Amino acid sequence: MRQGRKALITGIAGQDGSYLAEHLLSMGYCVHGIIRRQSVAENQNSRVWHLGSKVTLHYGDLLDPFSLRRVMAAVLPDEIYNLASQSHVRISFDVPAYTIQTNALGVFNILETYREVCPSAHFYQASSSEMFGTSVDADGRQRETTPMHPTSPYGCAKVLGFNIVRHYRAAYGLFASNGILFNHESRRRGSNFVTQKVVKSAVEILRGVCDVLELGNMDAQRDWGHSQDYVRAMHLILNHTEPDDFVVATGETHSVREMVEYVFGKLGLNSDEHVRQDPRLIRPQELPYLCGDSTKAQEVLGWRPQYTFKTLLDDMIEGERARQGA
Ligand code: F7E
Repeated sequence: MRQGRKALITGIAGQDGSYLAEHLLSMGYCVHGIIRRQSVAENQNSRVWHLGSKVTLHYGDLLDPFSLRRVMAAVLPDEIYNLASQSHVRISFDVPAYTIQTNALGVFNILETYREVCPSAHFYQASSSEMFGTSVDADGRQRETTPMHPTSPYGCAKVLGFNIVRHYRAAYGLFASNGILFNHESRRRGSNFVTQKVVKSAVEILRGVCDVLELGNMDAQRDWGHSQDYVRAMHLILNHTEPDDFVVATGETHSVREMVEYVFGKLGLNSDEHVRQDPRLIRPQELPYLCGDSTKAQEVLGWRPQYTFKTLLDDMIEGERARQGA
């Protein structure tokens, strides 16, 4: 138990932030989170609404250093989890400047604030497998030592954020670590990411309220894990004896097409009758293949994923059927 330890989570309203908040609360942490103002107030905290007064929410923004300083000074956290970002890779081609500001300059803003206000805290940065881009080791895996050749504004910004964290660790002796997380999903995943888009549409087709699902690159291969497994890794990374960088992945890869066939098959549907490719959904540069090697996290931290590709999708299908009453 970590009774009384204080954690501050940026991006607490997101998929990972909400599961991490639950995980930390279960260990006795006092949990604070930063949320961004949105015009639809319900969207600001819908994923943490059920936690009520167990979490303390603060308005703030990675691009507003004044807000970061105010929250950090008020909370004086023992652990900081920087999960906030513009997290959609395809949208990063539409809003590259905003993505680079949030995902790179934003990391710098929070690191500087942390260094000045509470430098003895431990700091976690949500780095991403998107940083590897087209780079794959000879054995078909990406790991901590794999060179980074990103293929999107999102990936480029995340590489800068990753490197700033390493630089601050070396230059100022901060306990600042990166988790290099491969794709991770759940029933709380936003519906414009491919797994949730497929699950949501397939259930709608089952209910007869829609007939066609349009997708982009169905040959892309991804290493998909479950967000609840991955937030456990975040906490282990931050409570390791020394700051370091860790890949978090399942080590299994599947194409978007395989994922579609599994989801439709599970619902007794034939994907060939409903799924079309829409060339407008193809990205200016595609990232064709990701498959992580998390040996280091498994050996050093004792982390193991509990969900498989199939049990992850089963969980998402069950959640969506309940949501749609199907
Ligand atoms: O796409 C293909 C798409 O948007 C997965 C983020 O969490 O993981 C995520 O980034 C694949 C890509 O995730 C559609 O081209 C086909 O190859 O679910 P996604 P992502 O881009 O891999 C990384 C690790 C992060 O860090 C990110 O924050 O699926 N795909 N058709 C499609 N993708 C979407 N979204 N929509 C389609 O219609």
